[in-house]
Amino acid sequence: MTTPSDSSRDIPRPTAPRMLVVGVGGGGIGILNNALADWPDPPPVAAVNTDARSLEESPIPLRVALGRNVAKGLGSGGDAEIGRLAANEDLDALRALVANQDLLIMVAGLGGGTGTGVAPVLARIAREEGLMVLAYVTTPFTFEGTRRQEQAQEGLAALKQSADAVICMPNERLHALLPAGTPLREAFAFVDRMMTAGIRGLWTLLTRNNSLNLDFSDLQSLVENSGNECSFGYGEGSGPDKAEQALRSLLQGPMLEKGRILVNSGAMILSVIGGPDLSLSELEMIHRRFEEAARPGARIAMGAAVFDEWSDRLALTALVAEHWIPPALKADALVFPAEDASPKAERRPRRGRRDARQAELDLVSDRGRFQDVAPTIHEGADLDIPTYIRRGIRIPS
Ligand SMILES: Nc1nc2c(ncn2[C@@H]2O[C@H](COP(=O)(O)OP(=O)(O)OP(=O)(O)O)[C@@H](O)[C@H]2O)c(=O)[nH]1
Ligand SMILES: [Mg+2]
Repeated sequence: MTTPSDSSRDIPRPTAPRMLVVGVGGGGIGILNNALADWPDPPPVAAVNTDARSLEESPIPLRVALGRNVAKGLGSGGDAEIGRLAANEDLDALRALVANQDLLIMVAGLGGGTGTGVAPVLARIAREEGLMVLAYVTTPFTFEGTRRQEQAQEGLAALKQSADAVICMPNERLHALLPAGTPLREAFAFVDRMMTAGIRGLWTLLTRNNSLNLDFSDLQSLVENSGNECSFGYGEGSGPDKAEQALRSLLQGPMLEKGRILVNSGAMILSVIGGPDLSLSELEMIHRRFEEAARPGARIAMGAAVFDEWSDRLALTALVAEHWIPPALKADALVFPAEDASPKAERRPRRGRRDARQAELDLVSDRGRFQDVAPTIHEGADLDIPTYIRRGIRIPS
């Protein structure tokens, strides 16, 4: 996927969240290494590893080497406990890395020792520093063996406890999209492209001054009620029926399990990237098709970015909270303590930013099919109203 870079539109938004993308371990760094080669205008990126050579070889300039005593610069030897100890040896370095940010997007290939052991520790530290933490992770291909699979599942469980949301893409799910006999390197490169597309779709809408932005509060609302777990899907199209193509590959493809993940989902964020020819009717069609595919009344926050060089192309990314719980029900649920009562890292509240975001919101009276229901207000915004209506967005026709 080529990257949009229209300088006239690439003005950072004054209220955009401060965001850092961190690759953790060989898998996470590998995903970002490949992404950066194809991303002329990337967000701030850092690499964290116990393996000194992997850090040296990475084009990512900001690097943190962990566990000089426990790992001696040689990696964890596939042992997540060594990864965890290495992270604990350098907590200050991790804390300094994430300080003064709002959003951490962590990327890791689970199954090895570093990604699996370090990611939950980094997530906890970042939350303590007040960041929202999204962990984009892969789980190993089946051929990588049972031990890696089991270790990855343990890492996934630990991450759900420490991150705000884990967005897991099992490598095996993407395998279905590849022709038989695809070389390993190409299979990883494909996973890399899909992971990056998911991150890029979100990042573009949160940070760039495009036609139809997302509020950080849209993301907060999705994530805070997601049950700590989201899925993502990606589809692309070109030519006159580009929206239909992108929809088809996303709704019928394996990333969202042929739409199964959407059926029960209560909330999602859709990101559309297109060219100057991106039309309101295409956006409406995308919105409607997701409405039809999801649970009745599902919250759909949609954003769109327009880039001049994207004429005749459209890319669609969906971040889906399959186990989304409406905030009202969540409050009731507090009466009955959850079975798993292990404490989650507390996020230190930040001051200042919320007021700035509220000032952006437009008041809208048309609440569509939510007209007769009590509004769900989050940070002053009625989340039952689609973002693009709520914010009075102008869409190129
Ligand atoms: N998409 C993608 N996945 C990768 C890549 N390299 C590794 N992976 C996946 O990520 C998992 C963990 O990566 P590793 O590099 O083995 O592990 P690590 O996190 O560095 O941990 P140790 O090397 O054991 O310390 C692997 O089992 C693969 O499934 C890559 O370049 N791209
Ligand atoms: Mg490694």
